[in-house]
Amino acid sequence: MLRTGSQIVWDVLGQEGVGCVFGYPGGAILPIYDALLGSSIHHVLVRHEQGAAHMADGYARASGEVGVAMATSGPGATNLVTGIATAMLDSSSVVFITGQVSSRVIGTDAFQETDITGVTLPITKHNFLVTRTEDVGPTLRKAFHIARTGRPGPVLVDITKDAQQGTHDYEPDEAPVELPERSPRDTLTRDALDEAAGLLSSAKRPLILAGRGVMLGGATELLQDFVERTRIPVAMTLLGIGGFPATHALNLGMMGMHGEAWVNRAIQTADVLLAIGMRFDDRVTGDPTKFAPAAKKIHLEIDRSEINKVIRVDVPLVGDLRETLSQLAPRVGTTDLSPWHRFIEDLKGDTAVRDIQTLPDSGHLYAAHVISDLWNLTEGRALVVTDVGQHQMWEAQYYKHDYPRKLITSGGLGTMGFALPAALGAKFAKPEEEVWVIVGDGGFQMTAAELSTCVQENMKLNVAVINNGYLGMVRQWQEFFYDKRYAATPMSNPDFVKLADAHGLPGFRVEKRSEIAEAVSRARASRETAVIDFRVEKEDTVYPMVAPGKTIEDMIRRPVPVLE
Ligand SMILES: Cc1ncc(C[n+]2csc(CCOP(=O)(O)OP(=O)(O)O)c2C)c(N)n1
Repeated sequence: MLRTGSQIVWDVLGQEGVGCVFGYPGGAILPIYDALLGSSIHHVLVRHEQGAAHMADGYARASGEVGVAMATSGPGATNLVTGIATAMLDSSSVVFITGQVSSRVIGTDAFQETDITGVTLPITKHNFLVTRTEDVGPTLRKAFHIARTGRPGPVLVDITKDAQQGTHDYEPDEAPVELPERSPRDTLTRDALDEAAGLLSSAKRPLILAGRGVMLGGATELLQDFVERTRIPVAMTLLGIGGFPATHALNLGMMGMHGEAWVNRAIQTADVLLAIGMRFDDRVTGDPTKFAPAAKKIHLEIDRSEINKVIRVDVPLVGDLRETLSQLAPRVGTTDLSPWHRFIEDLKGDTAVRDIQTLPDSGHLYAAHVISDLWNLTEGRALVVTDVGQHQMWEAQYYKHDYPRKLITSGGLGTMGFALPAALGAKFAKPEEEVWVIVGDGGFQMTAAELSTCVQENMKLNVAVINNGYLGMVRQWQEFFYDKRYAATPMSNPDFVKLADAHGLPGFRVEKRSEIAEAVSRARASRETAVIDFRVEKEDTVYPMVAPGKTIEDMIRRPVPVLE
């Protein structure tokens, strides 16, 4: 069948099961947009290409499918860059399609020409420049294959305008994509499995470190079975949250820079660590030379290049997590770990009295209260998408996620402006879910224009702006490490209720804890996206905190309140 390159793009998207595409048109991608009219795929017109990238990413994270974003050449493509890097660092499967100037003018600084494959080389799992119509179909199919197999990641396909306009005798190819084997030699040998199992079976103080790979690898149930049988406690990375039920007795909670003190102390005391689908990010390890010195380390990972990248491990087990865990689990014997459990319980010490929840009510509204109440009011079932900053850490600490894929957050890149568009993408993937955006006043303003996309698409989100009038997390660093010199962190904001109103959306303001429940219930009852402006305490701090590069011993904790 004679098809243009542009028609082939939509054919392949349909064949790959894509239901919606997030994008923004322009000259170099006009043929693809023109062919959209002949396709049944839904296109969401965003307000900024960064929004398209985060929406596709949110869609991918919520659904486990591949998200798709498209943009024109030059500024359209470069506006995707932050979203591509965000997807790369968090292993999110997104295919980006960009229009490129015609192949005959490539390299001449033609109007809106940018070498986007060059620009995105280090922040994509793979990228392609397509200059011939006959390559459009096979290349796009490869892109989907690469994005979703192995360790997921973003793939960019840049298609010249002439390749879009040209015609080709195209028949959809149903055969599975064949690519040269990319993963090197497997380490999943019987010896390695036995060695790991031996370490775990004889450990007195074993601990599991669970990351997002547990969810990406579809290993959540396997992990739960394994933990319930062996009674080994689990600590979570930020992106691992939801991979193991938060309210489970053996879930210790989040580790790392803002993890609870006892979790980090338990890691430092452990004799065997079983790291599953996590990559020893520096926010997790602090000073890597001092990380868990007493522990033998076992690392279950799909990506070989993560092995020994930050922390030297004793037993690497590289491969598909389901496969690895199901082979390892039956080899591990159970021992009585109750002394270890009691030890961890003792580590909690005075933590409870330091918790903001137990402090006397000062009449001020605290973000931790807002998030904890939201958890109660939504019965822990909402799909929450956070932005980046203090509110992100409070969310991780106070919203207890018992289910996988219910917390979406930019962990690796820490991208402000992520939450609102990513939530919109997640809502497209899971229309039946109650979606909450938890966002700071700074990050909200980076992509608030996407409220208008919510209206155009008639999509219902609930937006909780944690408004402290500061770029809070940076202010916190200035408080601790720069002697309270608040350079460029106080922020004057527009009236967020009026901003909602300008979009024809309901907006509410909350200044006291007693007002939270009503505003939340009114937002939930509204059929449209609703915005709540939570005016929280301005100079509140996320505790505990391990300063960058420091060790757990140097952890900063909330001062114990002095009671008269
Ligand atoms: C795009 C981007 N620019 C800058 C930063 C650095 N940064 C990290 S947290 C933060 C402050 C966030 O402030 P706000 O959105 O108000 O949230 P809060 O910390 O107050 O909850 C900044 C500026 C970032 N992470 N992303």
